[in-house]
Amino acid sequence: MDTGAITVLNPATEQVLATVAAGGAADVDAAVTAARRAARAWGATTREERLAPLTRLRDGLAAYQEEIAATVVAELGAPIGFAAAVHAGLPLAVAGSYVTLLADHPFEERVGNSVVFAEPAGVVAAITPWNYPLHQIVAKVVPALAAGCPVVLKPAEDTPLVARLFARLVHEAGFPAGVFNLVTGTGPAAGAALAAHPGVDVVSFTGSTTVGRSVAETAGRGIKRVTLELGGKSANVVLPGADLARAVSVNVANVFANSGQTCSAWTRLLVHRDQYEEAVALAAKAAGKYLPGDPADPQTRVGPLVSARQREQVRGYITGALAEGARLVVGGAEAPDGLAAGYYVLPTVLADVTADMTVAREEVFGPVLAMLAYRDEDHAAELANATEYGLAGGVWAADTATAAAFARRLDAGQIDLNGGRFNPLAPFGGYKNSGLGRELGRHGLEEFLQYKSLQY
Ligand code: TXE
Repeated sequence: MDTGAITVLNPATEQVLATVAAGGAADVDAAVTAARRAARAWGATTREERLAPLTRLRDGLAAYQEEIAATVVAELGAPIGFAAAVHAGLPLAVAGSYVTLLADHPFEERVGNSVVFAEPAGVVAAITPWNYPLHQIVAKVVPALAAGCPVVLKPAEDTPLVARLFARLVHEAGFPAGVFNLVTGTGPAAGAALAAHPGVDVVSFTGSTTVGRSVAETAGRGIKRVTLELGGKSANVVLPGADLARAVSVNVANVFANSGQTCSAWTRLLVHRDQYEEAVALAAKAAGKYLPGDPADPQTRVGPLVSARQREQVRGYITGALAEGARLVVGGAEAPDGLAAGYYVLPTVLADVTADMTVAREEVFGPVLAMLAYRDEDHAAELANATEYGLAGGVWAADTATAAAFARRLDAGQIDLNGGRFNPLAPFGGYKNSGLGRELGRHGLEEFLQYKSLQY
């Protein structure tokens, strides 16, 4: 039934890793039909009946940490240390958070003279990207299953192997047949067919803004609920009085992590003009420690990009920024020395970036930091908000109260204060063109629930 095969490459070696089925409309239809058949029985389960396989899935993720990390190193090119801590560790934390949340969530509430029931929203289509391939799957599939929704997952064509590993863990956890279905395939064939399928009630999409817009249009025609997690162009604002050295080094680490392929990365560093040159020197020093290399080597901090296409895109942004007048601090568009193969880009810092430059407005999705200078706090807020995106950000100040007050002025979904710490229970999602709806925690669970009220 499938329409051929997808070749999966190792982005560090450009060698073929595997081939997987390229599912088409018929495969999507079979998967949605299986999910619909399972919907009523799965939707009628008690929380205890869902908690048992969900807990086993969490335990499976714990047991397979090493295999998950190795798979993501191979198909994404993430450095092994980061793959173990984040690509394997974060999905485990998120799955664990839903085991706890499901045990406590009020699926039935008294509101005045009504009783309000939270019921599953129906069959869920999960369409996921390659940059955090397992995290993005878990952030959709686990709350959907917890809510009582069956799922059809269409993972990114660049990283289908960790999706297949996840499917095995779901199977081993003992969910009933039809509750979870995987269709590997391309976006235009399998993804588009899934988003348009009349048997789907909720479409949860993470990816580019362009595809997200078309998925939302299709969902709108079918009156399907849609959640979108799209691009970002997040600003990290360092206010006078903050620990500048720490703010800059944390920003450099943040933007180079995962080779810059992070939607919430702080790709713009905003520093007061009186401290700007000091910040540029600090960034140059910090960035010099990041050299691209073999992701399987535990010393490596920056791996390749996922594909030749992404590498060309990122190099194009660097060349374009220099042509528009940005100053090259470290890195550049040329190929790194000493790496015979692989989709590598030099970790790059650009100074003298202004708000009108393309590199300050568009998502680069590579290890590229753009540094901007601001005059005063109003100007900093104006610059931070001067993009179509609004996903994340950072604020650094002499104290967290000052940072929090400034953060309230930013049009963004999650903002770290003086470095902050990622919280898997807090809602994750964007303002403006960064998306619709939220993932993670209670808010992420509610995306897969609908409400019925009985009046007394
Ligand atoms: O994303 P796509 P791509 C941004 C980032 C990156 C750019 C392109 O800037 O450089 O997008 O990446 C499926 N109907 N982000 O091309 O195409 C596709 O198969 C239905 C930000 O990889 O949006 C995959 O499963 N589905 C981002 C998923 O959509 C379709 C993460 C995402 O692919 C489809 C990734 C269609 N017509 C990229 N076409 C983030 N928010 O983190 C494709 N797909």
